[in-house]
Amino acid sequence: MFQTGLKQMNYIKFPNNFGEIEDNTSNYDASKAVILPISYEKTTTYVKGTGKGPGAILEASRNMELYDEELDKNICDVGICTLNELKIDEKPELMVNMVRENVKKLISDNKFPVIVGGEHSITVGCVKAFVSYNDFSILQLDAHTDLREDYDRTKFSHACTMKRCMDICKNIVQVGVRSLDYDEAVFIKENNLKIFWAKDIFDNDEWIQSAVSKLSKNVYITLDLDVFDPSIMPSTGTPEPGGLLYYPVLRFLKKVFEERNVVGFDIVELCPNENDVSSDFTAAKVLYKMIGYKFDKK
Ligand SMILES: [Mn+2]
Repeated sequence: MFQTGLKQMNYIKFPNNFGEIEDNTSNYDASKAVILPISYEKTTTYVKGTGKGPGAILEASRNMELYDEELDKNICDVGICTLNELKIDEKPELMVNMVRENVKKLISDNKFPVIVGGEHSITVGCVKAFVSYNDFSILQLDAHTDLREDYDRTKFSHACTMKRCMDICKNIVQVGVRSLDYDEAVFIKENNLKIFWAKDIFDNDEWIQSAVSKLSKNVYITLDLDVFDPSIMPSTGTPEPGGLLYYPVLRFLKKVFEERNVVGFDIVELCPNENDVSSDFTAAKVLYKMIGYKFDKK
């Protein structure tokens, strides 16, 4: 048996929460968006430390301006609650079920779930929480395809994340990929996957509309921070050269939120380095802007 850890009302209070947002717009009941930090790290293979990712993102966020110049508002006015960290010390198979139960609780409470990792393997649990949605697709921004059938003797490694997601939902769109193995490349060709290679999209916006059009009505976004170029996001477990930059990713995400019903998202794989707070800050800012895009209804 394992604890399900359903302690959603135990949120982190001002001034230690995301954005250092006052309690009247960061308590659970008042919040449309709810951040669930999951510091899970069990299957990482290269640089260790993504378990410290959620803490670093929260800390950076408390130094961030709450006014957003692009949307011309305090995004936090929609209400952003930060739950206590979900601590899971279990094998990935059990972790995935615990994540699913926690995210399902948020959905049933009519909250917009924002999950902060931790390693990418948590995404499988998040996606499982949305299985009842019709016309559902997954948008993955990532340097890697994560399509291995198994890795390090487990099917739930971070390197298998999207393969496990595909067991649940076949409709995935992958953006920013530039690192995979031969078998994954064969799988992509054989299954005609919708993939937007970093090499084709890093210097133009022409792909954006095409990528959006491949998404169905309801979309879950998983954002592996290594999709960004290491020049602006060096603190990840596997920094790959040739990544995307800040504004193009924001332009793309804004369009996705405008044209589709984004039902939730996760941001994973920050691997904090004490000599580089800019990565933490960038991750916090992207998260904040995504909440802003979600609730920026004209
Ligand atoms: Mn990745």
